[in-house]
Amino acid sequence: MLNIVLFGPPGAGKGTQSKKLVNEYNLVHLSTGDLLRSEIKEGTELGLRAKVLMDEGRLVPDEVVIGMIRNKLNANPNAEGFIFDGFPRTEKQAEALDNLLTEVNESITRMIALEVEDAELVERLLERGKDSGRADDQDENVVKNRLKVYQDETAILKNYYQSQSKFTSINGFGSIDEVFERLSNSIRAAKEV
Ligand code: B4P
Repeated sequence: MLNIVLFGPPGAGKGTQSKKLVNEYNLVHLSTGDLLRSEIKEGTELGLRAKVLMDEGRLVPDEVVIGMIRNKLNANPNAEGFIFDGFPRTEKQAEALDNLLTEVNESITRMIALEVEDAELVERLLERGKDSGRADDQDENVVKNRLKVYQDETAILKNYYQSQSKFTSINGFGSIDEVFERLSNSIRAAKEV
């Protein structure tokens, strides 16, 4: 199986590139952001609780997102692989993901990080906020808080995957196709290891 963690700060292009990778490699796309937004849309209790945190740019509790990923892994027993987009975001989530995959004799193939400067990230997210309807993309203070949360709580995961020799970082600046080409090269290399 090919199990890729697509990593990077908010707005780095994870969701955008995941959609392209899914087509190319026949993977199941698991985005915790998308799963949470669909809970919000359906007005579930989980969604209502998550919305308050997401609108402020804060992380949703680990147990909630781990539970969602567990359900999706169980629902796709015949998948050729997964692309994890926006998950894990904390060390606890990374450990839980390793445990869930170990239970089915699987593991993460590679974490690939998209590197983009903060000024470009803020610009991209505010641009998307003009028509995405996402409250967390519309307020510059919330966008900046999301970048801070990433630095404070998520960026450290590089070390987690580096210590397993599974970390690669690529330049996420450039056209969507240029970034995709870089990503595809990294995945090709990861498959050959
Ligand atoms: P996410 O949905 O994961 O959103 P995101 O980090 O903003 O990235 P996204 O994937 O959507 O954007 P992309 O970079 O593709 O998280 C939202 C919230 O959910 C979090 O703040 C948190 O509250 C909660 N949450 C989610 N997962 C969680 C977890 N595991 N634990 C706890 N809480 C969790 O694209 C951004 C924009 O850039 C797009 O408009 C795109 O068109 C544009 N773009 C992409 N590539 C570009 C390029 N190369 N050039 C120019 N523009 C580009």
